[in-house]
This record gives sequence, C-alpha cells and structure tokens, in this order.
Amino acid sequence: MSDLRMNKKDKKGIHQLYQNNPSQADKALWGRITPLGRRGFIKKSALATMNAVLGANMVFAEHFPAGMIPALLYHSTEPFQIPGKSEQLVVLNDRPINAETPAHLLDPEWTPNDLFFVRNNGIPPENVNPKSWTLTIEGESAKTTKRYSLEDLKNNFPTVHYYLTLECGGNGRKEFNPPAKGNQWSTGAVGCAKWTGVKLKDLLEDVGIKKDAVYITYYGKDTHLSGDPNKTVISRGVPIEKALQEESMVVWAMNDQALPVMNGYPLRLVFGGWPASCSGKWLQKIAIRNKIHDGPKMTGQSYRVPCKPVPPGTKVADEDMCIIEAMPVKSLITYPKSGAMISLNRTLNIRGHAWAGDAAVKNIEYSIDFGRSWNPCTISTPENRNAWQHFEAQVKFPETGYYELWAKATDENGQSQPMILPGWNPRGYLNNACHRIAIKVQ
Ligand SMILES: Nc1nc2c(c(=O)[nH]1)N[C@H]1C(S)=C(S)[C@@H](COP(=O)(O)O)O[C@H]1N2
Ligand SMILES: [Mo]
Repeated sequence: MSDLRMNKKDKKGIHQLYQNNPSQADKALWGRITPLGRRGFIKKSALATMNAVLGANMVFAEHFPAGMIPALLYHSTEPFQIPGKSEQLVVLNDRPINAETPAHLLDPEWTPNDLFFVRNNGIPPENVNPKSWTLTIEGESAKTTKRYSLEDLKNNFPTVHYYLTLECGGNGRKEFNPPAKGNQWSTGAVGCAKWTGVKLKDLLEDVGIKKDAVYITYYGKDTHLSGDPNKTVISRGVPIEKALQEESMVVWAMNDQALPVMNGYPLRLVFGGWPASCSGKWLQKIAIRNKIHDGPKMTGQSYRVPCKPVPPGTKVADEDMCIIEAMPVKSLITYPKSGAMISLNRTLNIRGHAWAGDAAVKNIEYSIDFGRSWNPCTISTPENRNAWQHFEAQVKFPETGYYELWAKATDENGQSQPMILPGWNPRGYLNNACHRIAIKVQ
C-alpha cells in the first residue's frame, strides 16, 4: 500500500481515497474526468480519458449521465489502472496520465514494459491502426519530403536495437525548495529498455539533409488537454548532431514487444541520455529545421535552466534560460528496497544502475556513514552508448541501528553526483543528487 503514495498537491487523490473508501474514490475519479456537457451528459473532451480508464470504448457514451459512476468502477477495489501498466506504479496525475516507478521495481537489468514510467502531456491517440500509420519527414532543411509506412521502415532500412536510458528532465523535482510547479517526481521518471527500430540517421539521409540543417523536431498524434484538435501538445527535438548519432532511433518495439500504448505505440523517437521530452511518442512527423526548433515546450521556461546559477527562488527571464541537453550523471539503488531490515552478521548485496547522459559512468561508490567515507562498487561496462550500467557491492555494518545507504556515481569526464540538491532552477529540472535508502540492522 505504501506504493500508492500521492504527491503533496494531490492529497485528496483517488488512491488515498481508495484505501479508505472505494466508492468515494470512484466519485473523486469520476468527478475529475466527466465535466458536464450542455444537457448534463459527458463532454466529448472527457470521453478519451473515460475510455482509457474503462479499457474499452463506452458505446452510447453520449447517453451516459455525467456524475454517474460506471458500474465497472463502482464496485471495484482496484486502484486506478493505467492500460498496460503495473498497478505498482505511483500515479502522480490521471489527466494527463503521469506515473513513476518505485526504485526497487527498477531492479531488473532492463526496465520491463509494464513498469516503465509514463509522462503524458496530453491525451494519447485511440484506436491506433498500425497498418495505416505513416511517418512523414519534411522541413526547410530536408531535400525532399517522404512518407513511410511501418512496413517501409521495417523492410527498407536495417533494423537495429540499442539499450537506451530515458529520464524525464524533471525527475527528482519533488526535492526542490522553493518547490517547482509540475509533476512532483521523486526518483522514478527513468528507465532503460531494449529498443528495436531503425536509425534516425538512415531516415534523414534517405530524405536528404541540406547543409543548413540545425535541429530536428517531432510531432505526435496525441491531443491537447483542451480538446482543441489544432493545438500541438508538445513538439521538441535535438540538434542535428544528436539526431545523426548511431544510437538515435525511431522505434516500434520495446524489450522485443510492441510499444505499450502509453509509451508511444506504434512508433516513437528515442534519444538516450537526453531529457526524455526529446523522444516524441505516437510519432507521425519529423521536421529537419534550419534553426533551433521553436515548438511548444521548446521555448520560454520549458526544459530550460538558468544559463548561470541563481539563488533559490529567483525569477529568471526567458532569454537567460538555456536548453537542457545531455542529462547529468546519476544513479539509483534498486536493491534492497528502502526500509530493509537485516541482521548484524549478514553481508548485504546491494545493486542498482548508473547513467550519465552521453558519457559513460567510470565508477560508483557507496557510503553507510552519510558521505563521510566512500567504498567502491563494481560496475558493468555499458552495453552501448546511452545505456545505463549496473553496479553492485557487498556491504557490512559495524553495529545494530539505523543506517542510510548512499550511492554516488562519477562519469568519464570526472563529474560526480552532488550529495545534496544541485542548482535550484525555476522549473525543477536536473536533480541528480545521490540516491539514499534506509536500512535497519538488528
Ligand atoms: N507525443 C508526445 N511525446 C512525448 C510526450 C508527450 O506528452 N507527447 N512527453 C514527453 C516527455 S516530457 C517525456 S519525459 C517522455 C516520457 O516517455 P514515456 O512516457 O515513454 O516514459 O515522452 C516525451 N514524448
Ligand atoms: Mo519529461
């Protein structure tokens, strides 16, 4: 049940209510997704969310009175279920859906599909037909415009696979003070999976890249929360150099299965090591731009940090904010689970993962004395660039009592994780402070 925590601002969230009173929770959930239409029926804009919650399209939905709770949910004792996802994910928001993975569930080498975090800015497309899905590549710096079906991608280009880490730029936001608006991610907006698809480079070269190309961007098929079909939810991208990197991909499979609906089915971009917001889901268009892309969530304060450090709480002008590129060095202890109890004479085998944007992690250390002294862990060599690496160590404790296990990674450029919160920034990005878990020795 402790996995069903809600964030601070969502104290009255559906999960918490569920623990006490399921039917009350149903009402809370339903109240949030069924704004009244003109005659007291559910608004069209709320339908997509309702259908996602039910896991099927409600036939005759136009006749279903707003305020009434679907029978499927009314007697259910299940927590809010995200299609295709484990109920152990911690749901931070249900419209749009945002859910993170508790650290101990990230223990497998590669993150399983049902445990991979979900960060939606809008409403995912429904009734996707992979047979008619197309990807268009165009833009001022494209020599031609081309359109590909999924079959074209699979048949006309070499299929490759890489293990790539995706981490939301706002992972760890919860710790910032003064707090930053947005999803209050703790440590779980990260995962590393095996992705299968084609190299983005092969597609861009097939279309032809003009000399003045600077950036690429994506457009997805999700819809804006306002319901306005002409509004783009999010359109970000990366400099052309990152787009042309060997490991930058357009993918249709994750861990050898079709992409989960929530992670971009049937097609998405994956740029390992960069803010995951660059990796467009439900991908239908890529544009090659002759300037730094300026779509929604590229400009202003989004996915940007002050170019120079500022004191906490400072208002920073848009022109003094710089775009986040590769993510900083970071690590996560995935075994044991925080709060573990062990007996004094036992050796504890700890393990976890470490990653560092475009760089490799060179070493990782652990501390059981709040950072006063550090001991080395062993670390695996990366499967490929932008893949997280696995570490482990055997830990002994000198006496009974409460301990914290801290982990600190250092990358090949000599950059280490800070022990406490790094530079405050208005939107709460890039918190790569050491992960720590509690251990009781008896
Ligand atoms: N089309 C589209 N792509 C998107 C998003 C989105 O809302 N719509 N969210 C972005 C953000 S902010 C993140 S962190 C990642 C999350 O990927 P995941 O949900 O597969 O974990 O997707 C990115 N790609
Ligand atoms: Mo994100």
